[in-house]
Order: sequence, then C-alpha cells, then structure tokens
Amino acid sequence: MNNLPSIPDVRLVGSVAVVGRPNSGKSSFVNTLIGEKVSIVSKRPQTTQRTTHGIYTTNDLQIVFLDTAGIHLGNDRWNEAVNRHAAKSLERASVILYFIDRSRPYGTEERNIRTILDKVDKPIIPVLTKCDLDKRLDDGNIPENAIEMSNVDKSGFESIIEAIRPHLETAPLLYDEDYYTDQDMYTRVSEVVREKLFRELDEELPYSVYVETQHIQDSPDGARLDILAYIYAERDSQKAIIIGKNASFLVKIGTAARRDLEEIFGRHVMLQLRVKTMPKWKKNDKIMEGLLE
Ligand SMILES: Nc1nc2c(ncn2[C@@H]2O[C@H](COP(=O)(O)OP(=O)(O)OP(=O)(O)O)[C@@H](O)[C@H]2O)c(=O)[nH]1
Ligand SMILES: [Mg+2]
Repeated sequence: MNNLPSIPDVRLVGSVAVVGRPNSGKSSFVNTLIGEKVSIVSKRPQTTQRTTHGIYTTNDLQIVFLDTAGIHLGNDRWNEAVNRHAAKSLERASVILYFIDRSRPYGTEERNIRTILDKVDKPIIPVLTKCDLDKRLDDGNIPENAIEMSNVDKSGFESIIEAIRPHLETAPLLYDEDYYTDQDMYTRVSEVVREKLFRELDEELPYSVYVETQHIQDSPDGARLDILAYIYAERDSQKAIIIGKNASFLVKIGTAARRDLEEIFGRHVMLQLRVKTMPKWKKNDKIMEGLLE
C-alpha cells in the first residue's frame, strides 16, 4: 500500500445511441455484443420502453450503448412519451447507430425515422440488421456504407465497433470495467418479468401491463433472494388471464422469470408475483414517467 494517487484508467470512451424501428434487433445486438442479458427481447414490436444502458469494455475502449425504444408512428400520450424518451438519447450520445431491418419493406415508419435523423448533427452509422434472413428491403432505400450485420451469427459486429472507434475520445473510464449495465436491481427484475409477459401474452395484452418490483431482500437464512413484484393490468378480465386457471399462467411466467434472475444475480431466487388491476394506468403521468425515466 502507498499513498500515491491512483492513475485514472484512460481508454477510448463514448456513448452510442442505438435507434431504429421497433423489432429491428437493437436490444438483441446490445445483449449479444456484451454477452449478458442487459435488455429484454421479444418477437413483439415495442418491447423496449425506457432507454437501457449496456456498457461494453475491452482492453482499449469503453462504449456505453443506449438501447432505445423503437421509434414508431403511434401518437397517443403513451406512444408519444416513448418516442420522446428515445429521441432524448440522440441528444445524449456522441454517435448514432441507425438500425434498419433488412427483412422488412421500407415504409412510412422508416421514412419518419430518417426525417428525425436528418435533423441530427452527429455521426450516424447505418446498420442493416437480420442479414441472416431472406432480404426484402428495396435496395434503393439502403443508405450508402450501411454495415450488414446479424445477431444470429454475429456478422458485422467488428465492423460496427471499428466504425464507432474514430468517434470516441481518450478519457477516463465512465464505469468500472466489470459493469455491463447501470440499471438497478429493481428495474432488472421488473424488466425480466415484463419480458416473460411479452413473450407469453397475446395480441394487445402485453401493452396493457406494467410491472413494479416491491421488494428484494435476503431470505432469513441468507440462502436466497426473496423478491416480490406486482403485475398491473388495466382491467379485471386481463388480470384473470394473467393469473390463469389455477394460477397456471402466473406460475409459468414466474418460473421463467426466476430462472433468468438466478442467472443474472448468481443466487437462488424466490419470486412471488401478485396481479392487480390499475385502470387507465397509461393515462397516469406519474406511472408513465416512472416507467420511462
Ligand atoms: N433472424 C434474426 N432475428 C433477429 C435478429 N436480431 C433480433 N432478432 C429477433 O427480432 C425480434 C426483435 O428483437 P429485439 O432485439 O427485441 O428488437 P428491438 O429493436 O430491440 O425491438 P424494440 O425493443 O421493440 O424496439 C426478436 O424476436 C429477436 O429474436 C437477427 O439478427 N436475425
Ligand atoms: Mg429493444
């Protein structure tokens, strides 16, 4: 031990916003690159709601990826708020990764995103996603220099990092190198439960629920984490579906979520889920902002 001040760990550092249509593979990219479950993923559009930070650190660089909600055309209060929060990440980032889903036709939604990005005075790196699938996007709509990538075979990952590299600054690390996300434990639990609901519920129901983690504590014998989370539905009929016959649906959600949480926290978990009805929660500013901040 000595009293010399510690030398800051200086590397190439910066923040990168990952933006694009819903379902274009943004969260899958952040998770696959970092090798941890940072963001939740489902086959449904609008899975990510609030911006999630994934921190990627190597021997010579540290990139904070801002995984944003897909920018979409919905214009009610909730959708406007989700889009507004995603757009805020454009201001916070020094570089934009613009994800274009190669497997879907170009349309109004994509055009709208390009209009938004045209006004952003920052380096924008276009990325064509899902290149493992049959390609359907009209070539006339593909920006020049777009990087082809796939989260399935990890193709294009190195090219993406190399395209970001020139825009990074030499600076002290923003986060300890062991960190891969800055989400707190409560948020992570709520998100994992929400992922299971998104994967198992049909049609509009996933968009009618929100999850709030009430407590996380060591069990009295210290052997596991005891977690209690509430699932809120908008109507009693939805609540009944989420509970299921003899609570079968809730058990299924709870089991899948518990497995992921044990993986994430590296501990045994006892997860208790309760379902409540909260009519019109999407119209409640406090709840809405709490979920998106
Ligand atoms: N075939 C293929 N599927 C992918 C790829 N990347 C993601 N997917 C799938 O596409 C769906 C959406 O992936 P997400 O990562 O949740 O997409 P997102 O852009 O974060 O979506 P939002 O959060 O809704 O904006 C999931 O079913 C993924 O498994 C890919 O490279 N190839
Ligand atoms: Mg996402």
